[in-house]
Amino acid sequence: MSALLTSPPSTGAGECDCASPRREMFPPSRRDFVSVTLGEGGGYGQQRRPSCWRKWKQLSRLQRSIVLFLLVLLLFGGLAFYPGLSAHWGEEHGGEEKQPFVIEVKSHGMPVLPEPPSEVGQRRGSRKRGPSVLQNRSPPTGNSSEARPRKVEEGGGGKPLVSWRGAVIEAEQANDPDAKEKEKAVVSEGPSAPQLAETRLEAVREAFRHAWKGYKDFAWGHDELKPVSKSFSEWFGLGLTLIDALDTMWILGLKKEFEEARQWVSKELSFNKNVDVNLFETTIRILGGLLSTYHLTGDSLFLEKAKDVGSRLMPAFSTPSKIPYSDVNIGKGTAHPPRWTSDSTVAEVTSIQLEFRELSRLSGDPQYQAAVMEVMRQVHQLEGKHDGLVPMFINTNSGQFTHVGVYTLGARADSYYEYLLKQWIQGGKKETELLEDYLLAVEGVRKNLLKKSSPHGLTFVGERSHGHFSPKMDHLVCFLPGTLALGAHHGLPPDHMELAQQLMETCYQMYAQMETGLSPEIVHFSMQASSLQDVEVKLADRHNLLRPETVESLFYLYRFTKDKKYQAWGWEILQSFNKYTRVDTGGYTSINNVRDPNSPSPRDKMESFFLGETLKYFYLLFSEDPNLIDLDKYVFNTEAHALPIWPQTD
Ligand code: DMJ
Repeated sequence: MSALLTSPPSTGAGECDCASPRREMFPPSRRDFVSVTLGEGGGYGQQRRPSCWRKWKQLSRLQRSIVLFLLVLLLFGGLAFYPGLSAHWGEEHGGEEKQPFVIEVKSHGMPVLPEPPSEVGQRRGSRKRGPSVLQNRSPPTGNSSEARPRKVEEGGGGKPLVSWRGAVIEAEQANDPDAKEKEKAVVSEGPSAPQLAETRLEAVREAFRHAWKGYKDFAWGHDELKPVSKSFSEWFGLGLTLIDALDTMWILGLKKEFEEARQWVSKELSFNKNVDVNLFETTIRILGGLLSTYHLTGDSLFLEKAKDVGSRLMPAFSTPSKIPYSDVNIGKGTAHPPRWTSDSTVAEVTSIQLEFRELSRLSGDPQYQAAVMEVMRQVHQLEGKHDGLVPMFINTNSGQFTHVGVYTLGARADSYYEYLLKQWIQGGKKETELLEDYLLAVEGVRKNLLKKSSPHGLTFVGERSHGHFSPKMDHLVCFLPGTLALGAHHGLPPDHMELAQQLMETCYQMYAQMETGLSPEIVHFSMQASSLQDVEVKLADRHNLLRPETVESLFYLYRFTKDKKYQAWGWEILQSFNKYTRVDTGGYTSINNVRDPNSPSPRDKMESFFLGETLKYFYLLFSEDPNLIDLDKYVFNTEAHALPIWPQTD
């Protein structure tokens, strides 16, 4: 047997192979390759080759050109219509360059592939997870400029778009009307929807266990964990984190952890203590947490504890105006305002109603409901509101608003608006004054506080002080998209949902535009046509306290729209928390600087609402089960504790 193997030269186009087992590209005189003859068959080939060549030679110039043209056409047609080949080409020659597009897909709302918790933070630039001060390891090696926001350029004209996080996409991709479908197709090639959901749910459980480990090891039975110094801080001395986290553990299915905590509540928790507590904080975190856990578990231990603490808070309402004081001594039964003023905060006195109303319903004692509804009755008829917007302070002697003329949806006013809607829902949508005040306030927000930023037209809620508008927005305001969506779900105008979606995008951008992917406490939006960035952050506002509001709103928006981008945004945020706030030895810490990924500067405090709210809303956001806290049966208090919507008797 002999064979002729050719090692073809770089040219040879137009040579006819004519199915010959022998491949010769050139006439013998030009051969410069090794040949091996393949047995007898070689003779056959030798006979065919000259005949082919002769035929080709006999063709006219025009005929040859036509044949060549057709061959070239066939070759390119074949390449274009053979998807496997195109894909292979893309992988081999464009794989690296495609990466920025993938990043941009994430920041524009398409789901990202899940990372198991242990891998979180390892993917981007192979950096270690989070800054060294949280890790007790070698300092991060990543280049900080990597995450620095860059100038945003408008698409069109074939120019690349540069996203706020610095990712680059081609203009034609941004303008492609089918881009969404294509992205969905890419995503659908990833893990199945149930796998994706389970990966994310497990990541939240893992985050909770990690936070709980820190609390258990260094702060058990105390109010808050200080994860970096491995110690604790006391606020009221009532095991605040443990109580705030009870129903989260139940919802996440963490039975062992829940049982440990229940034992502590049963054996150690006592409200018979000579301590001053804040009425609002104790109501939303402790009373709310105990009532919610009672409803979820049916365990009467929690109801008895709720009754105990509720009754001990009642002295706060013994004021000349019946507008409650901010502080109560739950051991002595005395109450007082802060030392420097006789004012209370409007949000505080109007965001304790869900809990006290429920306590009356469960205990059969009307005094709780009567006390908090008296506050609502007075606030409803007070002068000093502006298009339904309330000032931030109310006097406990006169019962009048003070500091009239300053209006915000942020600190000191926020949950007034939230509780108008939620009380109306809790009571079966009958208390029309609550609804009227809520609807009026939403229109007041639109008229007085709603603006668009420059250059990208993000819708935001600013503040007004004596007629002057300030483009300042607290992260706290990010409860509003969720509340608006909840109202729309319960039959309020559909344009509330449209506004919710616009504000949701803004709240997400408050995270996405920061170098750590975490929102600061306060942002200022730019309104100058010439500005290059929509969001500015002042030095004093760069901290992140692990707050829940954006994740809370993402949960509502996902529950009602089923738009996966909300889950994807939440997933990004969870990864950023894991990267920059997780402390190796257990727990998560608030940080001082969301703009410095190399030195976010831990504050050494894990707020109880991180377990009570933030992680709970993450879990509910990633869950596909609408019955896991059915929003037609439950309403969340402002600390994410689920209270039942009252059954209707008529
Ligand atoms: C929580 O205690 C509650 O959500 C409250 O309504 C606002 N502040 C914190 C979370 O940010």
